[in-house]
Amino acid sequence: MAKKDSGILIIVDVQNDFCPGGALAVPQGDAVVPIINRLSTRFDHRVLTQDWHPAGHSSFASSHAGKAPFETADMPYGTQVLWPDHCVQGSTGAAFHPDLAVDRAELVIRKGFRPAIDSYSAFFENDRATPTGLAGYLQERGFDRVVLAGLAMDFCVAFSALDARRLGFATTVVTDACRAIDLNGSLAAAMADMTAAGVGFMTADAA
Ligand code: VGL
Ligand code: ZN
Repeated sequence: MAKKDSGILIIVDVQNDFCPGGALAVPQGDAVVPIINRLSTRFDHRVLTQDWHPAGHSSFASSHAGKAPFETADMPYGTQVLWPDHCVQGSTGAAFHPDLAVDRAELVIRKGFRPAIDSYSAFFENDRATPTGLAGYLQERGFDRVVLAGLAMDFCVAFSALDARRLGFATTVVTDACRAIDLNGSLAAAMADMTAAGVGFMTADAA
C-alpha cells in the first residue's frame, strides 16, 4: 500500500441520487465507491459532503414554471442550471451510497440547504461568497492541503477545488475517483479552470 497522505480527503456527494438509479444519476457514479474506500485508508483524516436540499429548492426545475431539467435560470447570484429534484433532506436519495465507508469521517458538511441558493462547492454557496464553514474548520485544525474525490467532477468537485485554491489550500483532485455529469462541455471547462487555478491531479493508486 502507498504511504499515508498528509492531507485531508474531502469525499464529495457520494449519494444515492448521484448514482445509477438516482434522481440525478451521474454515469458510473457508483464506480467511485470502491476506489474512494481504498483511497480513504491512505488518509488519517477525511470529511464528507452531502448535497442536502429542502423540498421545492430553487435549483429544482420543478420550482420554475415552464422550465425543464438541465435548462438554466437567472438567479440573483448568476446563471443556475436547473436540476431534477434530488437529494431532498432525509430522503433515500440524499443518503450516502450504502457501500461508502463513512464511519471514519470526522465531519459531514451539508450544503444547498438554503431554499433560494444552490451550493456546489464544499466551501461557498453559488454566490461564491456565503461560506459553509469548511474553510474555517480546516484552517483551525491546521490543514493546508486538501485532496478531493467524488461526484460530480464538473460541478461539486470542481467548484470545491477552485474554491480551495482561492482560499490558499494546496489542492489535488483524484481523477479516477470522480465521475462527471458532462453537460454542454462542462467537464472540459472544469478541467481547464482547475488546471489554470493550479489544482493538481493524480490517480488513486499514485503514491
Ligand atoms: C451536484 C448538481 C446539483 C453535484 C449537486 O454534487 O455535483 N450537481 N447538485
Ligand atoms: Zn444539488
